[in-house]
Amino acid sequence: MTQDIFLIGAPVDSGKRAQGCLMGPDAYRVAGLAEVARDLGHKVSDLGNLAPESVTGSKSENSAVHSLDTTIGWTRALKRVAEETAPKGLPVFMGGDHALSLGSVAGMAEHARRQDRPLFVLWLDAHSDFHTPLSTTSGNLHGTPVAYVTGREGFDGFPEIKAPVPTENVCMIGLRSVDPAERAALAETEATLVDMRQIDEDGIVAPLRSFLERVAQANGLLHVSLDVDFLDPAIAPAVGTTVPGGATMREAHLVCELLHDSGLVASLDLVELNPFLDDRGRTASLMVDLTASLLGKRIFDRPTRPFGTGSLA
Ligand code: B3U
Ligand code: MN
Ligand code: MN
Repeated sequence: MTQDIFLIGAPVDSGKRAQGCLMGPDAYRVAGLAEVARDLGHKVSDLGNLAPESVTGSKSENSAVHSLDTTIGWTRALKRVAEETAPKGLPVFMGGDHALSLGSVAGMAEHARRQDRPLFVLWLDAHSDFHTPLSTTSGNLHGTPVAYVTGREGFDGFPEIKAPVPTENVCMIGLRSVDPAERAALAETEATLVDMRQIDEDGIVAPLRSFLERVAQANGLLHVSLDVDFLDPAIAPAVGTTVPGGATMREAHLVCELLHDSGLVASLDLVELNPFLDDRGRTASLMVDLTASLLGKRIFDRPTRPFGTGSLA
């Protein structure tokens, strides 16, 4: 299946204090993201880099929160471009830090609402990013997008989300750094939480397959958000918040291959790449390789097990 792919540069760097993610979109270009997708037969348009809308005067009750105006400006711009692009093909948001997902997922939620289909979100990340601007202690808004898109309170000044993503439609895989306030809030939800222990005990395929099965059964649209720190820092060092004990290269490729086989992916974020911290471009190249697997690159053709048939066998 070939697709119309839209590469959207989102040099968001406002979601945390350490800078460098703004170089991410260009690193993906240099690492050959468009060429790799074209080689797989897809039609690729690079829409260039987006800029945040201009926002001034927003204030948070939490004095730790920083860069609120800029992050709201990015959210508005990204929500709009997601809404405009998703009806035409597969948007790939080249970050930028994870604050970009405040906008990309909000836009996809609106797109899904207009299509009258449910949105599902797969969060591949060491972190749960389930803080609100009121609960964060770091003040880093890249730790908040899942809370925002699921409709938690505390996002004054951000665009309204008319159809928030129900928490039972969220699956997080790779968790190994969850703050106490996030843990307490997640306990009140129906989100599927797959931590590293579960991956070690059961493997990464079982929880992913059952989630994809649910997406297919519901005729859902799937948004995938891939944070570099999902991966083990030994293979992906170019990220500000390295957390040891992450996914291996093979686990990550397998996830991406299954995502391709599912045919369910409607949009993709590539986030938290900080090229300033990279080792001869290896993290950027790995993220491009993983995207290739997600877009259909395979070693051999194989019969794919169908999703949405009710059978996990
Ligand atoms: N939960 C912490 C750490 C964190 C979240 N996302 C990243 N780091 N990348 C926080 O600051 O909210
Ligand atoms: Mn994240
Ligand atoms: Mn993370």
